[in-house]
Amino acid sequence: MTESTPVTILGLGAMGAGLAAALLEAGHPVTVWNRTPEKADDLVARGAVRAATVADAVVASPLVIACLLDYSVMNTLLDPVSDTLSGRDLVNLTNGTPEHARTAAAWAEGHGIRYVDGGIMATPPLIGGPDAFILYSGSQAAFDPHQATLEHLGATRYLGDDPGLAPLYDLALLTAMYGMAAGVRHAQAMISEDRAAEFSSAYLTPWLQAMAGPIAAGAAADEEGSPLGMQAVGLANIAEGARGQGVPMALFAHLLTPMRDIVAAGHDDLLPPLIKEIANA
Ligand code: FVH
Repeated sequence: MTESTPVTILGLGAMGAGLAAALLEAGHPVTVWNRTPEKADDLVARGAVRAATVADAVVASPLVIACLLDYSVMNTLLDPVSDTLSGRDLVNLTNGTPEHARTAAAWAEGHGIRYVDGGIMATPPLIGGPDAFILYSGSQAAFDPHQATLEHLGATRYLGDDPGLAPLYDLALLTAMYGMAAGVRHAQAMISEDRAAEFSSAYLTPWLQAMAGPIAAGAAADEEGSPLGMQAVGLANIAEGARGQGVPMALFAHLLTPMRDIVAAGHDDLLPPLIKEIANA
């Protein structure tokens, strides 16, 4: 496939519209379909073709990208047009589980459709920029010829022919992100409103950036560099300090894992009763 491969996008939510815009920007002929057709207006003004039906959209391109709310929506839309999709390549960037992806891949194979699953590791404004990357797995025969096209959306990371791998990595990465978000929310709740903006930009962001590598490499769980006994005292202070700031206990959830590690390692004597109570809850 060449740089100007025609592409169809099914789904023009925040993400689908961003994908379509990036491909238009890169010079691809883009056909779009969305349940709410008006969402295509801006893209049509920029050169996209609005398809009246899913079948019309599918027939327009050898590469069809689905970016819908969930797999149930995708199945409902695509099953009736399986004959039209046959012989084309389907890249599904809808969020789901490994099982969803494997079921969709089996359905596609049964209809002569080459299937690649994907997990978008970016928010819509990041699409097409240097910080976006997208995980892919499934048919390599479909992925390889479209890789250059898909690179316009974000850096491509092909994980292998098991279609469940991309959603598995996607969900694992999202788990880390939501864990981080919980910690950030807790941290921000400890700081008074008049200091919040400066705290976030001047301290929180650089701190998270500096710690991301060591945490991912397992340094926080490293007994030598960060002994659990030391962490037990630190966590107790974090919890007591937060309580002193009136931070709600519900925000402690992200601290449960390290607290339980400490209890399991026999350092619970270093945890005050309040923290032990939380850790054992
Ligand atoms: N937005 C993000 O930050 C994340 C980044 C990582 C990847 N996700 C996943 O991308 C999929 C789409 O997300 P989205 O942000 O575009 O979501 P929405 O803006 O809510 O758009 C949903 C689209 O799905 C269409 N849709 C929903 N229900 C139906 C239905 N019953 N029949 C046909 N289409 C349906 C909806 O159509 P409409 O409401 O505009 O008519 C949108 O096109 C998602 O898997 C994320 O997890 C995004």
